[in-house]
Amino acid sequence: MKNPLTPRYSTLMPLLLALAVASSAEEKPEKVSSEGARANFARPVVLAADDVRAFPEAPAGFSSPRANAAHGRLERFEYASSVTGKQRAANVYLPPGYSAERKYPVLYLLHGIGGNEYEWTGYVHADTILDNLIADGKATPMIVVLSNGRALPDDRPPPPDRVFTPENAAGFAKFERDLFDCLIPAIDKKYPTLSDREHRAIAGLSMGGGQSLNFGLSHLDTFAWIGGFSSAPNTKPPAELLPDPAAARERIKLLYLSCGNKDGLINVSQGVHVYLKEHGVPHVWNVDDHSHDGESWGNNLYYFAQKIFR
Ligand code: FER
Repeated sequence: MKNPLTPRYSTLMPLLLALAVASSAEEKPEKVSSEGARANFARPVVLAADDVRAFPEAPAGFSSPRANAAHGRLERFEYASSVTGKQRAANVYLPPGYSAERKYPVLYLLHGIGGNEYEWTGYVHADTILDNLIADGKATPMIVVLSNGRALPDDRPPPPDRVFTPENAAGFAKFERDLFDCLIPAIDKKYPTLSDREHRAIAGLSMGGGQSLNFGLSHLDTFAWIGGFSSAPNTKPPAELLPDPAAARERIKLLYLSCGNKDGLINVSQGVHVYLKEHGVPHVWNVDDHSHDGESWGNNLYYFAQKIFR
């Protein structure tokens, strides 16, 4: 006979999940610390039945340069920031065959807490992923803005012992005004962009995932395509992110959430996914087999980039 005092795993599951999700309150910049981050990364992963892959692993070579494919180019872009009082810089990807006579949609791609405007093109190879997708006709030729999301007078990545600090985290919150008031207008002025919401996307990894959800979902007049990959605890609580699910249902063209099933930060994305599901807001939920790493981010960019501007 079964011991009636030992609940079966399946009875415990919803409770464990509720606890995990309830503990995913937004971490305000002033609370950020190395100890807190270590604890967040070390959280046990509790998976629900629908925390599964939406897509297979990207095909071999998806992020490797091809000798026979046309390549886009990266250029340096500078703009004046009223937030930092300084000139700031972004890297801009111009797709293969770029012509100033045409008009392009724009993807803003945001980096993580220790990164900068080189993170996505560095070990994740975002430019090569796009080159290959565009060569195969799987993605619309687009401009990609690789911004620096740390809106501080000194926006260089801090040394390792200063990454998880209130000062560094505050820079990521301050980027909201820099993005909307300075960077987007400057990009639309310099490049041949399609500048309506349906031709502008925002996505990011980790801290940049949190920024993308926080800034994108509160500015549906600016972005119709939004992606958060392995979003960090800077993500606002779901009910604050999406106080008006009906408007979200109507206006969002794509809301894409992903996280690795070996990533201790997954409770952040699970909380958003559960809320979206409860409120009937369509979204992609891709839980892959990765950790908090470039494999997951490259894979999810590969799928996200195919779905936007379509
Ligand atoms: C935290 C753990 C991780 C946190 C941020 C991160 C805001 C971000 C990680 C990344 O960008 O890779 O507690 O607090």
